Amino acid sequence: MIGTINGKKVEFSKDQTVLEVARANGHFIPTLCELADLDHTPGTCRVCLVDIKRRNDVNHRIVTSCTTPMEEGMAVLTRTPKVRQMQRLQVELLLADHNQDCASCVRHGNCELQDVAQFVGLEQTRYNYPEFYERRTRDYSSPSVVRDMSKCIRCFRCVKVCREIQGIDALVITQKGLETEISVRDHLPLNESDCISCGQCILVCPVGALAGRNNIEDAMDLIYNPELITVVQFAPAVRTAMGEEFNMAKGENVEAKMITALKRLGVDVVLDTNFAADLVIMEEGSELLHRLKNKGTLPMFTSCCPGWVNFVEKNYPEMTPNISTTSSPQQCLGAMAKTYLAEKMDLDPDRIRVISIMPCTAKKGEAQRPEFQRNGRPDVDVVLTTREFSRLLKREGLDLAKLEDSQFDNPWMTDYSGAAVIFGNTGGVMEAAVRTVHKLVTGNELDAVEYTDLRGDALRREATVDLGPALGEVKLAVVHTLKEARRLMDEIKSGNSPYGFVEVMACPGGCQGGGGQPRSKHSYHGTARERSQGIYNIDKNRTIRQSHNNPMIKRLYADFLKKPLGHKSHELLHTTYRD
Ligand code: HC1
Ligand code: SF4
Repeated sequence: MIGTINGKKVEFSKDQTVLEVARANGHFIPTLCELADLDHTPGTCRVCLVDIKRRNDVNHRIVTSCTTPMEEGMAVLTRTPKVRQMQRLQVELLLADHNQDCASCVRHGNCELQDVAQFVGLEQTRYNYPEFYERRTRDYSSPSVVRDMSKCIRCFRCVKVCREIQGIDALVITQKGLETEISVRDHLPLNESDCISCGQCILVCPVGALAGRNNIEDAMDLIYNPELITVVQFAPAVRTAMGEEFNMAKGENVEAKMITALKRLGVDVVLDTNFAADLVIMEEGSELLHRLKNKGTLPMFTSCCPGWVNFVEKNYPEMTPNISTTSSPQQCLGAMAKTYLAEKMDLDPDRIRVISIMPCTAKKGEAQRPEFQRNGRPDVDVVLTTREFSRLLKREGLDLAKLEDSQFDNPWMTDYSGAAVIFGNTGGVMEAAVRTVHKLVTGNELDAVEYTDLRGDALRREATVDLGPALGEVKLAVVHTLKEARRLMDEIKSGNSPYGFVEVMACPGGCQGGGGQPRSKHSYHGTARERSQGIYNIDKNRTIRQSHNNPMIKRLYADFLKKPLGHKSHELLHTTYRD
């Protein structure tokens, strides 16, 4: 079919909207609610206005381009004076009941509403009705996610992602007209609701209505306290995403610059969560074998994703014994820093504080769990997301892109295998586990370490691993997104599941798509492919690619833990979840 946009001929197919055809042909139309890769077109923001003239029409009409199908012979104009004036008025109306305290907003400078206000040439806001926005809900109940509805523009993207991607459906649309509000189901505070703190709603929020809990000041209080020894760890998936906040190449590994940045801030010890991921494989792999040999609870579920653990506790409490008792790498590293590292470096454990930099909002809640407090202190004291750490660096005048590279200099807890870094991708924990479990059972390394059946985008992937004559074949499943996890759980419950070992990551793509990662404007999964490839490239280039071959892990066992699942491991690295 053929029509015109701004006088230029365009070809399109029958079911395309004006917005889609315009985009495909390089004509920019602003939007705030629509999100193509979330398949979300509610038509609520009304800033995508265009002028159309249908083939047999005499008159022009102003319509929303996201909801109007492109028709044969249609002439579309995107920049007429009337379109521009109506878009400007629409943005003014959106701002009228929007908290306009932009300078203190977490999204300041990275806000899609600010961008659109600039695009339409808004020079002054004529309307500002605090009586409407100030009575809207501000919810600080969750350790992970903050909701400030005084900033909400009711695009419904959060409702969609929570319902359609995660299958949680914690957020609902309440009231009508000017009173429309996004509420937590049953008007509960977020921390008492079904929310599992994944933060996916934050990634799609175009403004500052949803944000991660801000712990930057807490981290600064620790780093700048000369009485304390601050230990910082950063997660596998942070290093290939953090560069996005500093205009670096997508998927670039910025680990060496993060080490420099942390040293410049005055952090005492920089460690790598990857080291602890190798440790988790030793413990979790051994735990799987123990369960298989002793007819323990199966399938065993991975435990490192706190959103997933929250989900099991809230929805399938009877299946918490299936969750591996091995704590997550974040928690294992905290526990080891305050015991093993303190011993090796001759540090007073009471003066050690652990800060994590994580791609995940739910990690904040994980660190606060009572299970992970020891002698009245948490193993991990403060968790910053990738976005918060970027903000902290910007506040301190550090431009990551301009920093020189540094290497880890701590000789105890920094080395890592390729298996550890792939934890950051969906399927990575399972792949890492297979590399080690195979060796533990057969005594031989896998011929091909890259277990490609476990990689990819499919919401569920399966593989089978042969664990020799005694244990036989074990069926593995890798799942991401909780909507798919719910399907799997229902199959397991009804006895229709063949699996022995299951990895679940709550966020699409795994941790690289975590709710604490840099967000892309106008896109849900903007840079997922590059981040994920960046992670696999790090693995490919490591000399050591299996957790059991990490020399620092071998020394940790020789000097301190003695053996996987041993007495010390049980005390420091294992837990049980609530049922
Ligand atoms: Fe993850 Fe993990 S991989 S949970 O996804 O097991 O957050 O990156 O740090 O703990 O290692 C997150 C990432 C992270 C833990 C590890
Ligand atoms: Fe839903 Fe996750 Fe947001 Fe909670 S954090 S409301 S579960 S999308």
